[in-house]
Amino acid sequence: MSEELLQQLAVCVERGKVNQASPYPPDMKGQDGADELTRKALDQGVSPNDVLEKALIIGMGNIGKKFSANQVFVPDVLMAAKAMTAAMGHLKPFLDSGQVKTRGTFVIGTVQGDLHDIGKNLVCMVMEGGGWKVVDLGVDVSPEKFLAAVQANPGAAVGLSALLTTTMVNMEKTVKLIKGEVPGTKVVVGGAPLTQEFATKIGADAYSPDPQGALDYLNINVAA
Ligand code: B1M
Repeated sequence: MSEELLQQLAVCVERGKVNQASPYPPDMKGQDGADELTRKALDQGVSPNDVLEKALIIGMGNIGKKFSANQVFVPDVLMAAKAMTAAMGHLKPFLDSGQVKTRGTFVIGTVQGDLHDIGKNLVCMVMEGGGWKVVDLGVDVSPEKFLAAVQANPGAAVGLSALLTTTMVNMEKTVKLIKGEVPGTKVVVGGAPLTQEFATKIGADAYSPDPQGALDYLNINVAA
């Protein structure tokens, strides 16, 4: 019974079905959404960890893979993230009390001089959906601010986003400062103007053209 409930919940996240009142997606109109199903699962005694691992992460993972394959688009990911957020509201007390184990901490921001945050926010959503605690530093983040966040979150991995050819150069300063002060920190970079060649040149550990690639890399190379 609870397995069926978790499967339904995963579908709600993947399809972006937030709650019963939500008219989206039209073919699920009137049905329970991520909000109601998460509450139901917890009330039935399903552990918060199972809700996260066996439903929410599965649903976000599915949409992330489809997005990487160009089978769905930005609005689909945003709706999935909205459903995920509704579900996470019920899990928050358990997360805050440490009852739900996260895969690690991910510090992310758009680099200095750059105000673009739509792609970076998608990465945040997919990482959170993948079971990571996300520390979002926002936009126009200096190398020193990234470093302070890494020092405040021991063991954290870092994500840098840039959308401008003029600001991607600031990634190199950030990677060098972090690697110099906290050796061993894994740094993933992404953003439209980037290439694997550039990422390798500046000493980043990985480049990903999309959020799912960043999650996959960190799950394999850093996750607890
Ligand atoms: Co700007 N802008 N913009 N802009 N803007 C671009 C990027 C541009 C390509 C437009 C153009 O000229 N054709 C161009 C850059 C040229 C270049 O350098 N090569 C440009 C410019 C020039 C500028 C200004 C300089 C314009 C001006 O003022 N003269 C200015 C700069 C401001 C600044 O940052 N200092 C500027 C301003 C703005 C707005 C504020 C108006 C707005 C940003 C709003 C916001 O983000 N809140 C804006 C927008 C919206 C765009 C476009 C239209 C869309 C960007 C976007 O959100 N894409 C863009 C043109 C375009 O791309 N069509 C453009 C959707 C988003 C989902 O994709 O961010 O690539 P993206 O993220 C992807 C991947 O790259 C990846 O995952 C995401 C999902 O797949 N990804 C990661 C991103 N980060 C990642 C990190 C990872 C992994 C994957 O790991 C850590």
